[in-house]
Amino acid sequence: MKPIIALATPPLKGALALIRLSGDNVFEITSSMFSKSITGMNQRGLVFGTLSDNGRMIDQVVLLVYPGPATMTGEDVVEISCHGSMVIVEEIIQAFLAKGVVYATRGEFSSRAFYNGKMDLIEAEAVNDLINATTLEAKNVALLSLSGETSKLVAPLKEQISSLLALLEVNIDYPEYTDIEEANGETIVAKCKEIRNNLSSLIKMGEDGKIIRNGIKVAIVGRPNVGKSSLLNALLNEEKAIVSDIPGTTRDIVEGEISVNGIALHLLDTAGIRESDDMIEQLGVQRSEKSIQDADLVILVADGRTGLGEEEHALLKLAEGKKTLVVFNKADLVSEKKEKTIYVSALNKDISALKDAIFAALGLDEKAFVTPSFSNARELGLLRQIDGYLKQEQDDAEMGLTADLLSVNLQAAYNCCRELMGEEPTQDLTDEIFSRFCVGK
Ligand SMILES: Nc1nc2c(ncn2[C@@H]2O[C@H](COP(=O)(O)OP(=O)(O)OP(=O)(O)O)[C@@H](O)[C@H]2O)c(=O)[nH]1
Ligand SMILES: [Mg+2]
Repeated sequence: MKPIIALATPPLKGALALIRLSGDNVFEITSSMFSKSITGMNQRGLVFGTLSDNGRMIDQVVLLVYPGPATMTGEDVVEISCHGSMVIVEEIIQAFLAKGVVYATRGEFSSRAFYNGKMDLIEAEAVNDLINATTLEAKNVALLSLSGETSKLVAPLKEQISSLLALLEVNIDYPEYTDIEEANGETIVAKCKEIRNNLSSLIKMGEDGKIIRNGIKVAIVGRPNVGKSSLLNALLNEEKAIVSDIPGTTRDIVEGEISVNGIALHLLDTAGIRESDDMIEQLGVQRSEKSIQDADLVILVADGRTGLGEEEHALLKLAEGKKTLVVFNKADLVSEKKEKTIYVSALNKDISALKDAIFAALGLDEKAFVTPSFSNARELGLLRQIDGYLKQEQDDAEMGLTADLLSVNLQAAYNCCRELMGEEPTQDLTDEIFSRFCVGK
């Protein structure tokens, strides 16, 4: 494919920068600008020399030469390690563009790797996850996908679906055979249930994996003056939000990031919710209410001395359907504490009970930290689609639909499995199905 170029390191000043090239003729093109020839190199190697543009020296560089197809993209690849000035980077890139190389689009190196069969779609997506990981745990989960561990989960699922499909097909095509299992409604329902059981654990693992990878949004809400901003500051261990004893101090959303047991929490401190004539405060209250809708977890802060009042109940109603934690703050001023209740003192930074409760509220399976999973929206969406087809299959089988009609849902479910890996969804299934049965000669 046409040669592409891109800066692989951040576009900032540094000791070194790395520029990556991939595609047809990259060895020849690079040689035409380099003090040595790398044309025809058939082993990986490292070459030091000078890069010039029309006889004008650009920089002393190290070339990392990777002959295809045993490379990330499957094509010839050159990496130029130059001095980390953006002036040099720009000069090098412009010189290559003048020689017919084009600027790579986002993710183009990974997409070439995918199209050249170097990785499946799940692995390609994992490259992105790996780069975006902000916690060690997120990185580890992405690495499992990159090494193909997640992709391996597809084969057993595909196998289960295609063997059920095969059962239907033989019953359609060879009804006279008496030695094959009969595809009656009961058998199909039972098999669908079995597959859906496995699917539901894959989906749960995927959802947990998604939390580990992306973290969650946490909205801190409550009446004015209960100590929301103090709580944010205590969680962040930083005086980020303004705290005062005047109700209505916070008007806008104040944000911060922390990690609790390896889960990234994106915290939103909000304006205290109350009726107000002040226009700005009203807008703040609207934002608070919206933050509840956007949050994955809502922390409702109340004053430990007064307990829950009308306002708190109204907020709980607003947060209905969300994971919610009710936290009583100002525990240092509370003499009698109720059981099974989360008390904290934001002022004294005594908040460990809340951190434990947040982690528990996520309901993560410990295995999710070390197990490969389908954890991005595309993958989870496809798993849910497969489950939908199997549910339909179950219903259709219960209604007594005939085998030829029943095979439609399974075909669709099977195609989703192929889509998961980025395989052609339309490929003929027959070979795969009939290779399992010795029917006829
Ligand atoms: N004794 C005690 N005082 C606290 C505690 N947490 C906060 N406060 C005090 O309560 C007052 C209000 O705190 P903030 O954190 O500004 O409260 P808020 O909920 O953000 O208030 P608004 O932004 O107005 O909605 C301040 O005077 C804090 O010092 C606590 O745990 N114990
Ligand atoms: Mg505040």
